Amino acid sequence: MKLIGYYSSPYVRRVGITLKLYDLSFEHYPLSTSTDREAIKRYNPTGRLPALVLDSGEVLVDSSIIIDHLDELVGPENALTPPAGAPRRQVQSFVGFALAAMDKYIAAYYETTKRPEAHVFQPWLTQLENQVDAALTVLNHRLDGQLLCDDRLTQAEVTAVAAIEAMRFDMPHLAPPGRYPKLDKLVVAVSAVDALASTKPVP
Ligand SMILES: N[C@@H](CCC(=O)N[C@@H](CS)C(=O)NCC(=O)O)C(=O)O
Repeated sequence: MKLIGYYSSPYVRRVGITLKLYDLSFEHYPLSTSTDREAIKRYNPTGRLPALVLDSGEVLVDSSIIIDHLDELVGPENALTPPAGAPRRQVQSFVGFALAAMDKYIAAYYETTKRPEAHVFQPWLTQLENQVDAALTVLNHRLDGQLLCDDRLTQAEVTAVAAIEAMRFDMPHLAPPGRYPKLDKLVVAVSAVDALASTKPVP
């Protein structure tokens, strides 16, 4: 398989972390939406990341669709999202808020980096930043300083850490240390896991 996209994208990173935690072999093509748009379009005509090229040549896009496929490959016993019931709902609900934080911070990032400064619409930017705060507040509230499922890493932690570390890379004022203390603890708790340490965003 080929994973298209650089790990500065939290969506690419959550797929990269998942591939590594599942011990699935893949080639990584760290293309950037800023500098490699034409090359990305060879895999995904919309120019969006991530894309996963399967050994069959089929291409999957959107991190959640890709992760759903990877979960199927490794089977329900090994998947990072529990197969059913309350544990599945708990993880999916957490992932939903982590993706909301990701989507809103990326929108805020584009508002400030894609527009000329004079055209940034401050009320919209403020709303996006408030939505990031609302999502991170929910995540922080739900964490108890430990992993969600009996100390076993799940897609909840993977997606939350991908979101918060990307934010700290691109827009650090959105998640300063201390504002979401349980998320801080989570980041520290998983920092030595190779799949996370080896996929950290780099300038
Ligand atoms: N819902 C998508 C979001 C993907 C996304 O927004 N990717 C960004 C990179 S962080 C991107 O490709 N942006 C460029 C664009 O949309 O043209 C997913 O989960 O994969």
